[in-house]
Amino acid sequence: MESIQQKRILVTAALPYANGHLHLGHLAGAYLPADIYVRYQRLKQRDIVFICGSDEHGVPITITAEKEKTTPKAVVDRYHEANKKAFERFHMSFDSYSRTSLPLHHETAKEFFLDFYNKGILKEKAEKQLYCEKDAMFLADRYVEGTCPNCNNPGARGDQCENCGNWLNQEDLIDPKCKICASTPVLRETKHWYFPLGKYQEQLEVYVEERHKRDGWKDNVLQYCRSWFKDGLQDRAVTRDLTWGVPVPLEGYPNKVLYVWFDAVLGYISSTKEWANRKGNPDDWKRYWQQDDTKYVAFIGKDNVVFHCIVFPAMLMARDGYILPENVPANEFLNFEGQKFSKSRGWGIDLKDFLNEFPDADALRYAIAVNLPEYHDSDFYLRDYQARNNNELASILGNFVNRTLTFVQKNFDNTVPSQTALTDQDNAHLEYLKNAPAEIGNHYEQYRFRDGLLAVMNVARAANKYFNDSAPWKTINDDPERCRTAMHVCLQTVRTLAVLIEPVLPSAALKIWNMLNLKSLHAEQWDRAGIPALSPGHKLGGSKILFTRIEDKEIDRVLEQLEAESRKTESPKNSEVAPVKPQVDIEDFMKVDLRIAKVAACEKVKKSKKLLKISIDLGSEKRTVVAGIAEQYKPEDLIGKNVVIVANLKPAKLMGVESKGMILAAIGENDNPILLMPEKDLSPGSTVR
Ligand code: B3M
Ligand code: ZN
Repeated sequence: MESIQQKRILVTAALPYANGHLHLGHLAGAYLPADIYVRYQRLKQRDIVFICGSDEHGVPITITAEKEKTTPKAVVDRYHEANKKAFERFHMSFDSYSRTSLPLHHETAKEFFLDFYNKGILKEKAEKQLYCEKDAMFLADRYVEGTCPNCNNPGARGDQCENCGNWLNQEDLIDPKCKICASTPVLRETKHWYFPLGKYQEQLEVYVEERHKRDGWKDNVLQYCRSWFKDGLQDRAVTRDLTWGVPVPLEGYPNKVLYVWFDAVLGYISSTKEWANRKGNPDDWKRYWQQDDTKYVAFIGKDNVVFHCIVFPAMLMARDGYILPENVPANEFLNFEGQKFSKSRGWGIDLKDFLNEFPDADALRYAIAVNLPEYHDSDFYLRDYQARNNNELASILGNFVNRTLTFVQKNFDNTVPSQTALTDQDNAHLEYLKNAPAEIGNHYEQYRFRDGLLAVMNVARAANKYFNDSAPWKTINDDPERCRTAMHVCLQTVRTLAVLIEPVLPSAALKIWNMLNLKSLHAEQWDRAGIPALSPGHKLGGSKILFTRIEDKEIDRVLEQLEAESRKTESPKNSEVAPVKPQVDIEDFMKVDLRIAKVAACEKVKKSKKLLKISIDLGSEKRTVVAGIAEQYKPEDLIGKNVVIVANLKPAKLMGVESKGMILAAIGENDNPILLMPEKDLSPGSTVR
């Protein structure tokens, strides 16, 4: 990786919707990695600005308002404040946490739209869209639900089917219904503006490949972009028939707003402007957005890749004069206690609730950071959180700091002892400290936060070993000189650790800093963290416990609450038994040809979360079927298994893959499919009646 000379860094973290509380999954996606990165860069003394804010437009917000019989404004006000506060308690160190409902943001978004409009970039197209006559409105995006034309999922939304992952055109929905009043909408003509994404495809491909080479983009991000390019980029509508959002800044279009994603990504720019205004230097945002020697890093979760790697860069290219992200480190998903976070199923834990139970934000930051879903989905378990806190933070890091400070307090009048002749062991340990910042920094520069944190904890482990090997409790009597020197080195190590843990454990770092009676941790230099800087004779502060142990019963109580909570929200759909359908003749039933098939090969369907492409052996022939079971079954678990299939179902295409037949599954709790498998091995092609 070659790097270009970059003077300053712009970091953005995805703007969370002000439509619900932040949960731990959000933190693992975009926020904690971004904060670690920024805190590290600040200690590197880099010129950096850290931008975020609430995404306050979009249909989910207006739907929440309708459900709660209140206004969208009331919804976003509530969640903006709640999320801002929760982030603060989690010690996120944003320079600006703005909101997209502010006039400054509206102006910014309108300016972009008008610039494109005036340059003739946008195309106006008339099209038929679903319109609810009862509610007198066009049913944009999630305002309409119906049956998916690809996979028959009855809950598909106007823009996407969550079951098969396909992007949909609302007019293709089977039996569409208005989400507000459940009546059947009609088609009515409307006009929208489209951004010609395809025009920028070539430029975007060069951009992605070049930045990947320069800054080492994650494989998941790169592959995702490439597959979009392969399918060819299409025009995308950037306006909607809605009233909540940034109004289209043209005469004669009273009920149109900009599409939420068009304005949301520009929220990064307006939030930077707000920061510059607050500092009294209104033009300062330009240095970060418009100068080539800025490195822009956009932290997101994987579900936002297309908007940050393709749509937003295309908009910035079209605008001209803006820099593009150097890297878009996207994380995968964090599961909670073995299941996906899900608001509708009541599964998961909100950040604010977690911190009410366990107020030490550092312990939570640590448990998430060691488990960040950097390359794969990962899991958060409360018992693991407890173990990390007790066995790592308290027993390793906290223990070393505590034993060092109490020993010095007791034996050296709470003052840094002087050092005399250094042994080989002292020298080896000091050398290790000296190299640690560069090693850890190297991981952080490459967005490998788990590896970086592991290296930090290895310093704490080495510190305990050094303490043990030095046995100061013995040498204090046998060899006081040796004891002084060893404790001198231990105190230097405590200081080194305070700097090294700061990006992940900012409050523990500050506590240590105070115990050492030092000034301004934030003026410290990362690169010098491993070089001894405490002078003999320096008076220390008081020693305090760094991490409190978490008892089993505290965890048990929270687990019980979670269970109870998820039982309460279990959808009635699942607990009620579906009514039996009208009778059919045996002839009708016999028309359905059910067979045993053996799974020969299996892989995930590209760009789909839910679909598996399964090659089956039917005895007389081999075929491919596609099934929406990727979240429940891994390809390797299915190979060699017998399944039941509908062998004479008309073929259908799912995400571009032809499926010849359907695999039978029972629908379990939370709509999870559970495959039906014969209880004994059978030869492929056997009939089922
Ligand atoms: N609000 C989606 C999300 O929270 C969206 C991100 C906007 S980033 C400009 O996942
Ligand atoms: Zn309606």
